[in-house]
Amino acid sequence: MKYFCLVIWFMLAAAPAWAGGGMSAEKKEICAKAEERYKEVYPDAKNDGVVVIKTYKYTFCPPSVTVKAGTTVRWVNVDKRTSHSVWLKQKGEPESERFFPEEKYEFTFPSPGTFPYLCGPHWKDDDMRGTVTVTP
Ligand SMILES: [Cu+2]
Repeated sequence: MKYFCLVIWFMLAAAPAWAGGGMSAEKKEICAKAEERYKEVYPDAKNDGVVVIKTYKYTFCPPSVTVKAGTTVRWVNVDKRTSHSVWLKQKGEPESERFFPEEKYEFTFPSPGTFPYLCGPHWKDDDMRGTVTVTP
């Protein structure tokens, strides 16, 4: 019983990290795996000036990026089975097509601003969201 209470206490103590903008330990771990997967799947990936965000286990990795205006962001699916989308809903963009494992979606941000986006199939149940901040 004592142990059970401790577990509950710990969950409550950790809750603000999930609710807040900071990355939870769980998400950090997912993103570390996503990075490994990316290197496995794309061993020859070169730095071509495109900013890469991986989709893995209902998470955008990293969930927020800051880029310069004119930058292309590439979302790469490193999952094994799940497809995702990118929906810049607040920006008024239509939802992207679903991209499956080893597929990608790209979007170029021409002007500064803060652009939150969602994964169409997973934002409601899995809170799969991200933000691109574009600087001049
Ligand atoms: Cu998704």
